Amino acid sequence: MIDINEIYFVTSNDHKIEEANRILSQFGIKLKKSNIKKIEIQSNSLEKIVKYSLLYAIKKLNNEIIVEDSGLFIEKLNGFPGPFSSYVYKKLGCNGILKLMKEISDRRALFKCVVGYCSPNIKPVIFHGICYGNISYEIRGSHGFGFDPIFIPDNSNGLTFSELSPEEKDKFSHRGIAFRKFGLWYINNIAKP
Ligand code: ITT
Repeated sequence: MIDINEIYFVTSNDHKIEEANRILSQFGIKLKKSNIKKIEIQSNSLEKIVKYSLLYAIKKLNNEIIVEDSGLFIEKLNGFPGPFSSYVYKKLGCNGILKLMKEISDRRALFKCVVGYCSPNIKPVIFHGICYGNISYEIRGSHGFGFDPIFIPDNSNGLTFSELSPEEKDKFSHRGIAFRKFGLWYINNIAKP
């Protein structure tokens, strides 16, 4: 029987948990939602946000924990919405971004994901994932969450994340890249034999 390693994930976003668990199942890791509040500082650096959240959470939860921060960075908007992606999604949504981009033909953008892990014995360890692509001209597809309907990852034959199946998204996505790095590190360094 394979041992399942369970780790707390400090997040309010159930989509992140679903995606991370799909990606980590191949490593025998399961993330369970922690109900402690995630504290986020204001910073341009996702890494700084994750480190601070981890250090705050580990004081409250004397256990292994994961924190993840992610965002959409649009080149011609100087990286906007970046670290403010969650807020901007709630206020403007995908349509708001498409409006901001109306006159802009250079649609290059990227999604970034920073995953942080720590435990009472292990200082924060950080893993990165970046997915390059373009902002679409219209909302397309029904899968996923957040800005998925307007992000076309490179090598997807022009389909948005929302038009790909969840498993196809995982292959390209910033979260797929970062959590696979974490999973590999975890089974080599921490996992129960
Ligand atoms: P927690 O902070 O509680 O984990 P959150 O949703 O507020 O949840 P972030 O602060 O990391 O998370 O904000 C990231 C936002 O970026 C998220 O709310 C989405 O709007 C967007 N986003 C991140 N990854 C995405 C993805 O794979 N597909 C679509 N949008 C994504």
